[in-house]
Parts: sequence; structure tokens; C-alpha cells
Amino acid sequence: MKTKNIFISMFCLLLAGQVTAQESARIPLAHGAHGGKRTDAAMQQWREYGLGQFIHWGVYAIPGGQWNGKTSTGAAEWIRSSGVIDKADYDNLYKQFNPTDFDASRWAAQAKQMGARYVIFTTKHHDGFCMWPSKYTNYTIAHTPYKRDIVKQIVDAYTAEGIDVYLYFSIIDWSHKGYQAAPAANDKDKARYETFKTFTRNQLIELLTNYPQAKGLWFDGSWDKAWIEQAAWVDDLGKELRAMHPGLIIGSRFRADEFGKRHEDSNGDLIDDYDQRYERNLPNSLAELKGNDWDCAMTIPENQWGYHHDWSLWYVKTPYDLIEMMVKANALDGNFVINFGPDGKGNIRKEETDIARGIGEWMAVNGEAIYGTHHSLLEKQDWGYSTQRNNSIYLTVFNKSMNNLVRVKLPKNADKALVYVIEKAHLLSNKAAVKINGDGKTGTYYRDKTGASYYDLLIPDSLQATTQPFVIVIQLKEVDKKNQDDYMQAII
Ligand code: FHN
Repeated sequence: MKTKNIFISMFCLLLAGQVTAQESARIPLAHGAHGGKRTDAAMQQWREYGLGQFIHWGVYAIPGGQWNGKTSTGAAEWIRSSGVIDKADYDNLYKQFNPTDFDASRWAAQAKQMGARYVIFTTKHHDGFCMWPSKYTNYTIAHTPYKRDIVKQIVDAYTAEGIDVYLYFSIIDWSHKGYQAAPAANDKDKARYETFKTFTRNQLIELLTNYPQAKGLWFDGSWDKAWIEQAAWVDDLGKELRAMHPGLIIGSRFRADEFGKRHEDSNGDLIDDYDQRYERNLPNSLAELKGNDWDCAMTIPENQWGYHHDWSLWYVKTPYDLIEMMVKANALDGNFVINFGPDGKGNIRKEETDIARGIGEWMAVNGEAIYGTHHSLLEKQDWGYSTQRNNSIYLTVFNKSMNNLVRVKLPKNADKALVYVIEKAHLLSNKAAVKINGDGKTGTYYRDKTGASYYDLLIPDSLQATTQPFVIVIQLKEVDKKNQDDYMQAII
């Protein structure tokens, strides 16, 4: 007994030593992550969006990736840097920006039909052109033939549709004389960069003042060394913006910590409210996400955000592709945001309209599997992805097996005396019951060595030939292990 106690004391000391070592391994940071995961209502609402729309729109929509017979195969919104157009020509394009076809309420209605719960709109991309009449520069919509405030129209129309608005803002600004990518090499550069910092701060305050309905700021182009070096100032600016706009949501692309670490600070903690690293890519597991909130911004053709005339150059994702990505994102606790690049006249191209309609039709039937759900207690399985709300687990089936059975693996119950069973199953589309096969005739169920159990759900006749993903909702029940067989007899 005595020896046992000595061992226990030694173990506790060792453990305490380890904890202290781990704690002391953390670097004290003044400008790292502040606080843990947000639990307020605004952030909870953000978590529940599931699907969003991104809009990249600016003067780059006029050339649309082509100029004087030459085509840029790079991102259309980067055409100014492509060599296809002279920079001076590009910088004068705003004088012809006159999107007379623009109708914000039409865009918002389309986004609503697609099922988007939030929109991220480019108020200013890297070229520095402002889609609102900023009083801090002349390079704005007010100085185009169009004149009218586009950001305001977007904010009003989307808000009226019940779609939350987030303002995209590029830190890179090629139009500002004080902007520089590299850290200032001398006092003159330093002074110039100070003017850029003031300008940036003014514009951000202006945006939040003009558009108080905005729920957040979506930053981009914050990878410049010059900006990273300003960690303390940027952190203070973030605090100032949050103070003036309670609930404001900002992702991990705004600022670095004082050691230049972006997204995650030097202790590995997420900077700001959600992880913005998933651009045109998706995580593969919950483990990789470390419990952080995140969004994925996805283009329809590879790497085209702004309008490009010629989509024949790239593979264009289908509604099926995008729905699969969206379901996967939600099954991993993320939001999925699909980008649209309207043309220079203010029209959303037909391909995007068709895609939005296709996704919207699917969402109208199956949106319950997306909105307000989170990852389920099931592990990833070959038939597709699962999400969960309370006791309902939504199985979105993308891969049907040849025997029309969806084999569902239920995890081992933490309580050894209990097992999970599928109590009920139905199709989300029409609420029709789905047969749970436990009778050994049309399917099988069994328990493996790990204690996991497997159930086969019979895909209803009406869906056996479908080429579209569909959702089966299951309700689980925990039953006494020794009664599991009886339970199965009762439900078959
Ligand atoms: O350079 C931009 C690009 O044009 C586009 O705006 C995307 C959207 O997330 N962000 C930058 C690349 O990461």
C-alpha cells in the first residue's frame, strides 16, 4: 500500500512537472490570439450559415481577362498585373465603369434562391478601386459614369432578403501612394507607409459607419511583410473596429502576431474569429481543424474570382461538385462560400445563374441537412458525409452501393453497457420512412470487434436510379447492449 502511494506521488509530481513545462513553453504574446472561441450570438449565427455567396466585382470586370485581343489565363481580377493590359490603361478603366444592368435586388433574390445565408462583397480589391464613395480617395464609384454607391445597394438588397453582409477589404492597395509590400527601408518610406496606415484605418471606420448592418469584415491581401510588421498597430485597429461595431466578425487574415505568425499565433492559437486558410481547398478531417471555426471560399472555374469572358479555358464545377464540397465543409463544421464574378455591365453570367439555380433546388429540399448543423458522431463513411442537429443525423449520400443499401457504421457507445441503434430513418425529401434492414434478408447488421455496429438502410425504389445526392435522416437511440437483438426484431 505504502509503495503504491509513493508511486502515485511520483506520478503526480511528474505530471505537474510536465504541465508546468508545457505552460512555460507558451510564449507570452501581446498580439497573439485574444480569448478562446467566441460563444456570442453573432458568432453562433455565423456558424449556422452553412452556405454563403462571394462576389468579386470591380473595374477588372470590364476587361474580363482579355484586352486588345490578348487573354490572361491568370485570375481575371489580377489582369492589371498580367502584362496583358498596360497599368495606365487599367488605372483609367474606372472612367468607363457604368454597370447600367446592375440590380442589387435581382442578385440578392438569386442568392436567396441558391440558399446563401451570407454574402461577402468586394468593397475594394487589390487595385484599390472602391465600390463605395470613399471620401479618402478619388478612385471610387463616385467618380465613374455610374456614380451610385454600389456597396450600399448590396447591403440594402441582401439585408432585405435576410442575407447577412460581410465586407471584403483588401489590405493591398496598388492605387495608394503610401502602399508598399516590403517593409520600409528608410524614413521616407516609413513616413509614406504611415499615410497608408491612416488611409486604411479611415476607410475601415468609414465602411462600418456607412454600413452598420454589415456583420463582419473579410480581409484579404494581408500577407505583405510591411503589413505583418505592423502587428501591434493592426491589433489595436482590430480592437477599435470591434469596439465601434459590437459582434463584428473578423477572420484570421487580418493580422499577424508580433513574431510575424499569421492565422495561428506563435502558440498555435487561431488569430481572430475563424480560420481563413481554406481558400479553394477543404480540410480532410476534424483533427486538422483543431476545433476552430473556418470557412472555405471556392471559385467555380479554378482560380477565377473576377469576371473572365472565356470560361472554356478551365474545368467549370457543376452544382453536384459544389454541393459535395458544401456538404463536406458542413460535416467538418465549416461554412462554404461560392464565388460569383459579375460582368462589367452588372450581369451575373448564365453559367453562374444555372449553377445557383441547381444548388438552390437541392437546398430547397435538403437545406435542413446544412443550416445549423455540425459534424455528426459518425465517422466519415464511403457513401458520403453526415451532419447532425440534436438527435437527428443527416446522411447525404453521394455514392450508392450496387445493392442499394447504405451501410451505416455507428460508433461504440462511451457507456459499455449501451449500444447505439438506429431507431428511425426517413428520406428528407418526402419524409417517407426508410427501411432499416436487420432481418438478414435484404441486409445485415453486425457489431465489430471495436464495439461499432453497422446498419443497412434500404434506398427507396424512387431513388435507386438517381444521379443526385439525397439525404436520409436517422435518429439514434441508446439501448442496453443485451437487448440490442430484441430491439432489432421490434423495428424490422
Ligand atoms: O489575390 C486574391 C484573389 O484575387 C481573391 O480575391 C482571393 C479570394 O479569397 N484572395 C486573394 C488570394 O488569396
